[in-house]
Amino acid sequence: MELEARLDTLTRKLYGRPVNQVTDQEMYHVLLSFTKELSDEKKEIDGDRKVYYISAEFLIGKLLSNNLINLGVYDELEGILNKYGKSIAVLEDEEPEPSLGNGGLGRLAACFLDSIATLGLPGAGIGLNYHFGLFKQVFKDRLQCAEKNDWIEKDSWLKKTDVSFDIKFGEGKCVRSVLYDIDVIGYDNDIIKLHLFDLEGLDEGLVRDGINFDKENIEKNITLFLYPDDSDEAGNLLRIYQQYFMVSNGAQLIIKEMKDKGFDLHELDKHAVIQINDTHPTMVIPELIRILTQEEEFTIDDAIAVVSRTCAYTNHTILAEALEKWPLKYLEKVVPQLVPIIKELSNRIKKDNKDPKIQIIDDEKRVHMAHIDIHYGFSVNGVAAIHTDILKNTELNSFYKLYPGKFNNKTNGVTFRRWLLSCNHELASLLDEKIGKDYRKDADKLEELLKYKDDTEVLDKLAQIKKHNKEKLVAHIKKNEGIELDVNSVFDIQVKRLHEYKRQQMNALYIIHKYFEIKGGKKPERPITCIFGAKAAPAYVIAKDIIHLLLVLQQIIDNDPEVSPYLKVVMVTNYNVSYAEKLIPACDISEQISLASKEASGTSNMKFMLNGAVTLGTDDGANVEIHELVGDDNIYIFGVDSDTVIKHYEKADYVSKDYYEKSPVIKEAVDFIISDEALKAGNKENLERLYNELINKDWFMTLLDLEDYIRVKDRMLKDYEDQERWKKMMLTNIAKAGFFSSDRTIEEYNRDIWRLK
Ligand code: 26Q
Repeated sequence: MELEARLDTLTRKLYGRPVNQVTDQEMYHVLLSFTKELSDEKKEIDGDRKVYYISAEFLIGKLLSNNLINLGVYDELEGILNKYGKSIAVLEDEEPEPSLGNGGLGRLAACFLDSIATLGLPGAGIGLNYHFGLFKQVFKDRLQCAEKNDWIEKDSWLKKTDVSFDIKFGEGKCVRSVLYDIDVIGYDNDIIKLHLFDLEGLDEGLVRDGINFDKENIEKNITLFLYPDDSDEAGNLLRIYQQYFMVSNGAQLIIKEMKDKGFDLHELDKHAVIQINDTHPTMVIPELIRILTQEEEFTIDDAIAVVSRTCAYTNHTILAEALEKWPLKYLEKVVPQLVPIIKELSNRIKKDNKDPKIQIIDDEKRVHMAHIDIHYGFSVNGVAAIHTDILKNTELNSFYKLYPGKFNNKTNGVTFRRWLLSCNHELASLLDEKIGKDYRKDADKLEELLKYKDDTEVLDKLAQIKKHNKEKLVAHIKKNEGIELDVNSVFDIQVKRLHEYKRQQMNALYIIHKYFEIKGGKKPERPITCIFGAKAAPAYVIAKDIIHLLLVLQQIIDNDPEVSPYLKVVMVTNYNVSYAEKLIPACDISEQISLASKEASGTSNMKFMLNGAVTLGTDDGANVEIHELVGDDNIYIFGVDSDTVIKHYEKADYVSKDYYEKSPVIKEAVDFIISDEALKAGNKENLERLYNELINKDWFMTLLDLEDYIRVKDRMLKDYEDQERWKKMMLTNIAKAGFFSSDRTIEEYNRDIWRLK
């Protein structure tokens, strides 16, 4: 049946009315059912060897548009709906956004599933079905508050399966799981499954005000919330319960699939490869060893050997505080059955090598999760070239010397289906028209755009598309935040989790500096709009203070008629995947300003570039590779390099106060944080704490790079006025973005690690 007739039949079946007589909400549900029907007609990608991507986070975002694009029916359906005065983009507003991830790591996992399916590789995601996901952010009195994100509706993309396992914990606790699947549809290909395990008997009623809930009631709370990217003491145990719930379910599922397919578990590594996304799923290693020895009659040597040939580990951070080290006591309480295995794994290493840096259990009886992965996995990868080099030469150097062959780099990528085709239809159509559609599956083909680098028609069209996207964003921000923006201003955007190392506070100090310049009569040639989006982990005090400062600046500048025509600050509420899809295509200046060496890769930098923004950044993470690809003339790099930063840490010789005292520009900006004006708009406690942090500690060296940041950003703003040159930079950035397709990344994982086919 043709599409229109099918849609009509389904609408009448569900609502007893034709398409032109249903509400947007009803129509959304029709499309949801319709899309699920179409995906049911696809087969699951199958093969003799399969990758299991196990991750505590899958930040999938809304799925309607993406699925329709990948099914190849978006344009036709849009045409049909338009006839009835409807459009997919508007209907998608009805879709609740799942928030099953914190940020980069979770979004990467979602991009990877899209690419695995698109490349036709046998694979699956394994994770958890958090009912309230990551918190929803609201601002009250210029402070972040957290509310639950109640995203699961009666009808959703989740499909309940009849798979269910018993999961045993210490102290006689035992729970049962229920498995829900989400189909991940490949672009012009079949599907793979995202398996999300849920707790049978979960009690949503445990949640009180905001995101508070009874943390002790394990039998009823495991899949309530996703943990924010740091945690308080009380949450640590629950985090371990969650992790074990995920990996034990995952391990049981994998073993069941192997048996169902008739494979010999002694050849597990021939048929399965388990990619461990950071250390959150690390317990899958001892759990598999436990199952094989206790339930499948393996010797411990055989079990360790086969599991070690099956598991591969990806590292996403070098921040010491983010590397998981669980006190053995916690594990004894939550997963006593794993403790003898972890001790055995630890002893085997210690027997041959006494180097304290590589031990699994350290002298303080803490279990270093990453060390389990490195010793007992066959591959260790970083997520950008510079990050992998730092792992090899510094952070994990002792391991690199032991196992040089295990280490490899896999520079991150993003799926172009969501981050170009879906979020920037106009740009995608221009590309289709100028270079053909091949780039959709073969991203390197984007380079063909370079032949238009002197073509004024194409360059003007790029500028026009950017302007349209800015107009759409302006309308969205007006509706959501009640704030009016000027489309003719330059849009400078920093969106990412709030963390001191990402240095949103440096961007804030730049804004203060501009504010003073404007007050002093030095006006920018064109108004500047500084847009931020960021959630802070609720327990991360300074991060919340930085949000407060940004909201205070937003208000002060808004209320100052001398400054507001030239400068605008907006902190958008509840930055998430959907917001990113609107912000990124509208951006002129992409802020990627982490302290060199600290951002493992970054992935928004790639999305911005692909959508024609120019990067203002440090030589950090994947910025380094963007820099190499586009050359000095198409990127703005500032700040000290990673070697210098690493030396500062080694020598402990960075003193922020010295920078504050010797530079009047820095002093003026920092002092403003506790000026009468700021204190009138904000809270003394938050602002003073932030001020003191900056002058007395500044662990991420904001003041070290501030002056260079100001200099380079001002040069960039000046260059923006040379629009002919700017448009060429836009074009070059788009043309060179092909390398950052997650299809390329997944092809590399497959070539070097998974070897699926
Ligand atoms: C750890 C312990 C307890 C509770 C939470 C956590 C936790 C949760 C999430 C630790 C880390 C995360 C997330 C890390 C993350 O998103 N890392 C980012 O990964 C991206 C994909 O590789 C990179 O591009 C970013 O550079 C990196 O910061």
